Amino acid sequence: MNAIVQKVIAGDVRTVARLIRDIDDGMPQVREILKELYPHTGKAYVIGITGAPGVGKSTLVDQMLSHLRKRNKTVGVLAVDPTSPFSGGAILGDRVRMQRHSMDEAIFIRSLATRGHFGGLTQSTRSAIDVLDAMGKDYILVETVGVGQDEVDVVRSAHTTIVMVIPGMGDGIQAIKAGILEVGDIFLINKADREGTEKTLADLRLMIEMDQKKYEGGRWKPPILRAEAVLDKGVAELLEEIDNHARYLAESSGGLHFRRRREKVRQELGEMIKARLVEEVIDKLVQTGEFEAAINSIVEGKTDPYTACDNLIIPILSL
Ligand SMILES: Nc1nc2c(ncn2[C@@H]2O[C@H](COP(=O)(O)OP(=O)(O)OP(=O)(O)O)[C@@H](O)[C@H]2O)c(=O)[nH]1
Ligand SMILES: [Mg+2]
Repeated sequence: MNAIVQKVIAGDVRTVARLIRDIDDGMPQVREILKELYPHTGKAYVIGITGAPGVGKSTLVDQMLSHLRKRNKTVGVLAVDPTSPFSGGAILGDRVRMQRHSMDEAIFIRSLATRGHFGGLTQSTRSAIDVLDAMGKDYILVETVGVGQDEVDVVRSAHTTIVMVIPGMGDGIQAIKAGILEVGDIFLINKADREGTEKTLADLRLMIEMDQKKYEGGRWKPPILRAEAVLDKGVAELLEEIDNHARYLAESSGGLHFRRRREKVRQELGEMIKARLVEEVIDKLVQTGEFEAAINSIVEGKTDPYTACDNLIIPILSL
């Protein structure tokens, strides 16, 4: 067995930290390590926490850590910050907010900035989740800013996804509606001390009711909870709902747990193939000079991009 793989499985913090950094940097050599780690994954319970900037995700994660530690669980945390690869501001904030847990060996906290590689944010987050899983963490908490499709895809691979909102978002709720509503297993209204909590609750409830058909036949209907993460209010209730959802996944008659896993694997494999193909094909074409030559031909009017594309990829694909 590869030495790095061995150390990850043994829970060596420095090795795991380095591996996650290499994943984030898109180093191609991590692929071989991830291959060997994969059979050691699938044991952790993955919780996605998503919501607009500043809704209190990191504060909540910090409180959840305390609760999970009381249950003697080990936890990995990934803070995914796609927006600011250079500033690192938010990431620093996250670290500070979770600092009281930073000396606890049962807890491992890392940020991912994903400094551009082809598989992108979603793939590197999945790989990092696999690493923490193989490392033996019982729970993995993934914090993402719920804005784009990437974030939605990231939390799709979680077992339970918590969508966090704050009162008075009004239009904000409409804005997140499209992709996020369907991935939310639990909705959490944080900063529930603020004005507008009732209105937000009613808005969310209406949105969920509109989708009534989806919950027929005993399907999970996302509960809406209130919390004040800074004061640890509502966090115990949240963990109870997570337990309920975990039980639902495990017991649901249609083998939902299995279906979800299959869906996850289908998506992962599809994306991985796509990313690899693009990466390898473009690399090859750039190296052989064919890419530049084709650009010249198009610019000089000797061919068109459609024909050039056919000519470039057909020989590769029929290998
Ligand atoms: N009043 C109030 N403030 C809160 C509550 N929860 C968190 N905050 C505050 O909201 C601010 C943002 O909290 P974070 O936990 O950093 O929010 P976040 O969602 O992780 O933010 P990003 O990572 O930047 O997207 C901090 O100043 C928190 O102290 C709450 O329940 N009530
Ligand atoms: Mg945060």
